[in-house]
Amino acid sequence: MKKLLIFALCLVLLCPLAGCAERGDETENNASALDENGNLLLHDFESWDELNCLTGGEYFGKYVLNDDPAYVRTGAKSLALTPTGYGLATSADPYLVVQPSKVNEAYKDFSSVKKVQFDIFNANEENKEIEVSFFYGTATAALETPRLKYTLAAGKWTKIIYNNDTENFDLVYNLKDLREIRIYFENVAVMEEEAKHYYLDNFEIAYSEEALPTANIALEENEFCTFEKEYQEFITYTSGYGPYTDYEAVLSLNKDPIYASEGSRSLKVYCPHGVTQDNSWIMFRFSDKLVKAADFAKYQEGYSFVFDVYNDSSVSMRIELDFFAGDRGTYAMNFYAEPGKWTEVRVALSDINAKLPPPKVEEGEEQPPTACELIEGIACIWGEFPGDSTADDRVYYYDNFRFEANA
Ligand SMILES: [Ca+2]
Ligand SMILES: [Ca+2]
Repeated sequence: MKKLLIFALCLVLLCPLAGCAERGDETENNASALDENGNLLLHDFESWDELNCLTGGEYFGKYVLNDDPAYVRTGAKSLALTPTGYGLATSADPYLVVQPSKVNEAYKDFSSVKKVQFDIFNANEENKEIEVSFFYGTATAALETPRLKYTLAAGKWTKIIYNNDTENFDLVYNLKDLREIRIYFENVAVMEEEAKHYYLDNFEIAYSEEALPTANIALEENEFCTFEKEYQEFITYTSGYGPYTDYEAVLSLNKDPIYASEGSRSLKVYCPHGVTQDNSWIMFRFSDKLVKAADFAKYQEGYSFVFDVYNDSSVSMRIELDFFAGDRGTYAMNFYAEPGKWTEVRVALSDINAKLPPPKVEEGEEQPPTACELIEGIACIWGEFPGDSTADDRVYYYDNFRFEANA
């Protein structure tokens, strides 16, 4: 397996390289090959060309090559970082973006990647925190994996390791479509353009010899999602229609039993306020792999799809429950949850089949599938709502998505 992988990567490296790595000669060979541990040295930060593969976000600040050996981990140079952000105490944390696909298109396939690791030197006088995440393509938009926090001791090198949690990431993200690796730095309130705050070196992608685990969905009888199982933390994702990205829902696993209708965990859906009513539409969806595994075909006769929702805000808004049934169309049902209490939402699966009937066929022809047999996605969606401050934001908890036999 490892030999195959190395062979595949070598083939790729023989081909003309894309983007910023297209520099033809010198440093190429030793800069990109798997070592005996299966690690690919993506960036050693030895040449200026490598810097073309990097970008920044939230006005990152500056990054330049350093050749002071005191701040080099491997080779002769490293990357010196001055993440200033916008220079305001309140501005967002600046981040550095590393894009393996800019070095080589083949490197966007993370399905056999175990982890990403790099060395970083904290040149500040105090300990600092950074956060790391991936951006993967999904069925809808590119989405971020959980941001992990790392503490960097002052005046020291720290090895940062971000594990590629393939088993859980595979529920929602496309493992073959890694878009970015982000490193977030603390926002600096005062601009000091010339100060070098951090040094980055030895940026590696570690490949696995064996096939890595993929989504492993285990459902009890009548269960769709209770949020009690570990993998269910990764089972939902956000999406929307129109210019929604600034008001995107923030999903998290709630572990406070007060906000769980079953067990001790539920899904917390934080809905930030927007500007104009219904100017965009915001939704959360379930993993399409879960929808498939739940097997609606099995339940469609005499069962309902049921869940509980708690509205922890002061107003009630219209929320639409959507079942996406492929070419057959979408079955949509509105629900409202009164503030400060649990509301049960219930859909008879026979209603979905009745509302989205199969096309007529001639006698003797094969009967087309029912709408339930075509369900490939489930979402809760609401319209953008205006507000002035975070006090206008809304919070909902969802729990115990299940199938129930009709009475
Ligand atoms: Ca180096
Ligand atoms: Ca629960």
